[in-house]
Amino acid sequence: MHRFLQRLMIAWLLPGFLAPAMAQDRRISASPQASQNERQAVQWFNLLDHNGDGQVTRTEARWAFQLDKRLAAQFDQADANHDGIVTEAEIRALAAQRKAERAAHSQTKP
Ligand SMILES: [Ca+2]
Ligand SMILES: [Ca+2]
Repeated sequence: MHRFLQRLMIAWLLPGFLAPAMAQDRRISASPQASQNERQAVQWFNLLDHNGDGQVTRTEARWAFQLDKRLAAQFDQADANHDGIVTEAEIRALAAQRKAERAAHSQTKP
């Protein structure tokens, strides 16, 4: 029985210890002058990037799509080359695009 518990502990704990060490941590960060929306995009990106490789695959993001259907549409929007993976460059491009859109919108307002 003791041995069984020991094995169970190892089976449970080992992957948790090994996985972060094995995966290359490439979590992205927002620049100090980033807008609130850009910070939020970066936060979401890191949250969804389960293995921390600096890319979010459709599989990684699937659970979030179930929580909020709009995220699926946003994922597709961010995935500019439609390969099912959102890269750091793609999420930053989307954030920049949104920022430009907001700037243009506020200029048209009286
Ligand atoms: Ca990933
Ligand atoms: Ca892509």
